[in-house]
Amino acid sequence: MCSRAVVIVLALTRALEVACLKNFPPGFRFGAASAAYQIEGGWNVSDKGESIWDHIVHTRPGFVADLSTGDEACDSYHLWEEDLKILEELGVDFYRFSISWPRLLPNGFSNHISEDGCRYYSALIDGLLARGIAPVVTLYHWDLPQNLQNLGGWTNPLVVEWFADYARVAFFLFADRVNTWITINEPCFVCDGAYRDIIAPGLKDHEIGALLCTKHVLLAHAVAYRIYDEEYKPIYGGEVSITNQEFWLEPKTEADLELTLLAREYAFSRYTYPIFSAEGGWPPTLKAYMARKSEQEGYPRSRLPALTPEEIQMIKGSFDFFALNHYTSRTVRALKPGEQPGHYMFESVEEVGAVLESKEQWASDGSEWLKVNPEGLRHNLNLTRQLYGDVRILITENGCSSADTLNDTGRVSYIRDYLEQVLLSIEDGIKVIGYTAWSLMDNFEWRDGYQTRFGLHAVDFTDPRRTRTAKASAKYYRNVMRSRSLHVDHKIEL
Ligand code: GBH
Repeated sequence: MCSRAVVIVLALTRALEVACLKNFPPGFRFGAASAAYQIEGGWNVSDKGESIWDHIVHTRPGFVADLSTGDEACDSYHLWEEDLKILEELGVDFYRFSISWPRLLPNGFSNHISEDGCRYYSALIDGLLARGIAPVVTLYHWDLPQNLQNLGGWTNPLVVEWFADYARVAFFLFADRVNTWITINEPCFVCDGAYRDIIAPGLKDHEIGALLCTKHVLLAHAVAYRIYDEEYKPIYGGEVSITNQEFWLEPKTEADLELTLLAREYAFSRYTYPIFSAEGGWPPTLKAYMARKSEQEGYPRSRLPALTPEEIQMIKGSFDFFALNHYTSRTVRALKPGEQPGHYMFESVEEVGAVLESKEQWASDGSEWLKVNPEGLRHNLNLTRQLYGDVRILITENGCSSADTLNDTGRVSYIRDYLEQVLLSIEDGIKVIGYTAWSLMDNFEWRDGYQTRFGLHAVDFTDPRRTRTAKASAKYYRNVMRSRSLHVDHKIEL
């Protein structure tokens, strides 16, 4: 009798725990994200300069699967007020969008600031603030001015200055109204993606180019961070970080543990350790591995470029919070002798001799690469704390693509299941401060064009007005934000 009562009490406590667990803590922020090239269109309006994406879609036919371009995209350049409308209806706390560098600085340099570019972003920011939505601004989401690319782009050490000049202009114009800044979106794509011919400028040089790029991206970020920290933070008190994209990587078998640690260092910590670790500099195991490998290959020095003590200091600690984009998971095993490594970043980490695979039980919906494994997010968040301590973490992107329909139940469960892992991570004691759904609306999904749709809202790309329509996931996400909890009915009448 007595023991039954205990069991009941325990069960009730457990139920209460679960109920509590479903509420987001006070102060937790929800948002939605987009990126300039993926939504704006207006690629050559006014004095806007050409970006590396403008260039590649016009000069390399077939680079984009459906032969489309971002020339018009969602036409947010003209229809930004429509974006404000859907953001307001959605009920987000913040909107993460990016500034197109060549729209603000047509030739990439700060000697000429586009009045039109300035007016465009200023109006967007004011419109957000008028609706009580905080702007979260990314300075670089993959659209480098083409003339800077002609000078070597991210492999030219001078890009550090060019980016710093650009950041300075953006801070000068908008820091009075923008309190959260992301310098660079996913440096792993900016460097490895770009030099593995996955995104613009579509070059093949992952052994040298990508590694030079890594160093310069880190320095560019750090210099921009220091400018804000010294000149703007004392006045406005805002925050700056860099957004890193991380797959959760786990060993395929116990024997693959060491390789997994090295693969993580190569793929992800190469961009985070120099900034977020207490020691700074390159991740130690990777640094030793690259030095050894480069020597074996006959190079006089490591292909992973050296960082001077001053550079290490400059980069170390250049953050106010940790920004994470997370979508999916992979298992890691060793490349077999004679086995051809896959071309895509999510198939292999060939530099360290690793193959990335997924588990059968991880389903995918609209994108082959995006295997659904919600627990991966919790593991990833815990790993971040393990590596970098008790840092506050803002999830700056999470979401999935799904079939072209308004009843996107796959996306509803994806968001629900990943948000549940956010709550569990908060229970673990991780300081997750916010969540951003990728994406506000269907848009130009890079190599996939318009065939792959990540939006909470559908966009009719055949209609010149690019009508935006809420999908079931938008309605679901709105309910989550209203109730600040996951206690919501998932079956929504359309
Ligand atoms: C994010 O990157 C990006 O920040 C965002 O812009 C993008 O829309 C979102 O993912 C969804 O993909 O088709 O050959 O270009 C996450 C990493 C980058 C992985 C693009 C898939 C596709 C390879 N994604 N990549 S390709």
